[in-house]
Amino acid sequence: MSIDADNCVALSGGVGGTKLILGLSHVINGNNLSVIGNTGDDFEHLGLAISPDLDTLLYTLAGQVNPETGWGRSNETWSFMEALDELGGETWFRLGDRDLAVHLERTRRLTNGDSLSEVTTRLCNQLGITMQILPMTDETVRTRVLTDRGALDFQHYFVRDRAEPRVLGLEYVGAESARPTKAVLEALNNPDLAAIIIAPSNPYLSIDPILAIPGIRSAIAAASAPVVAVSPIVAGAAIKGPTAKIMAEFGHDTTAAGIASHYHDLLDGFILDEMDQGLAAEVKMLNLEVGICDTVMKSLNDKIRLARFTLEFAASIGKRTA
Ligand code: FO1
Repeated sequence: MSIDADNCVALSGGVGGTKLILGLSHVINGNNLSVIGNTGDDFEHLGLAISPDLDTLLYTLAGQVNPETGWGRSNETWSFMEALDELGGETWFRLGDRDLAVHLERTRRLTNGDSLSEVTTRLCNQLGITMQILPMTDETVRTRVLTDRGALDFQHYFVRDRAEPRVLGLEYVGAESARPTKAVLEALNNPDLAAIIIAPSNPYLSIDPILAIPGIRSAIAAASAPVVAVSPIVAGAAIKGPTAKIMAEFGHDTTAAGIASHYHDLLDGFILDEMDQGLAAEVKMLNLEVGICDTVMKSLNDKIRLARFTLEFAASIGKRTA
């Protein structure tokens, strides 16, 4: 059953957060769901414009994501990578043959003067996606990871160096002067918005680059809808990726309560996994409503169940009074 009336905006990064977005896409009518995607992970590689988080959303919502990795395309072949390897080219970032078509088409359109939003909308239409995937900005923002091995571009840190370097700090280069797109602001300013959902993505690497764009954080704070985040940390460990490792490197508590505290000034409610019920009192101390549910999403049913719970929780708590 889809919920017709609900307009919902979600903020998401890559693989982890996109699981909830897929669930939401099954319970909210297509064009009532807008997803603001992180573009801090974007980079130029082999002469191509790569937008990994937008593509993870794109492939997932089109039913074409590689089920083994959660990124890249299903039924992929790797002839290009093999041929590049023979030439001694750079193969640390794996671009499948079918995936390559998207990067080539994106690069061609950007070079012709289209904005990243226009290119993304076009790709959505071509792949039959009815919800809106909205890049956070059409301007260049790049996450830079300050580590014990020096400052690294995001994909060098994350993929090439397997997130092994110790993170000392993060920079979202270009964010300060970047503007949110018109579509992002319209989605957040919609008076009929039922909920703003922060997906269980890495807060530092996926959500903070979005919030670093002047105008987005303030539009979320001013929105009429309740803002709810789902914890990406369960029982002290990240479901996916280096969230807990980075929290520890920053000297924060590697718990779901640590995530709630990270976002608390923006949130009305926070969803904890049932394994973390014991943290509810700590989260409530932040003046947040707490929802408790099984947040681990393995099957499609798990994703739909968590999406429903999140929307019902948001509807039940409403907007917090300051
Ligand atoms: N992640 C990897 O761990 N290794 C890769 O070789 C890799 C290639 C890749 C190609 C296209 C794409 O859209 C995503 C890709 N990813 C790869 C995922 C990506 O680096 C990260 O998951 C995100 O940037 C973090 O959200």
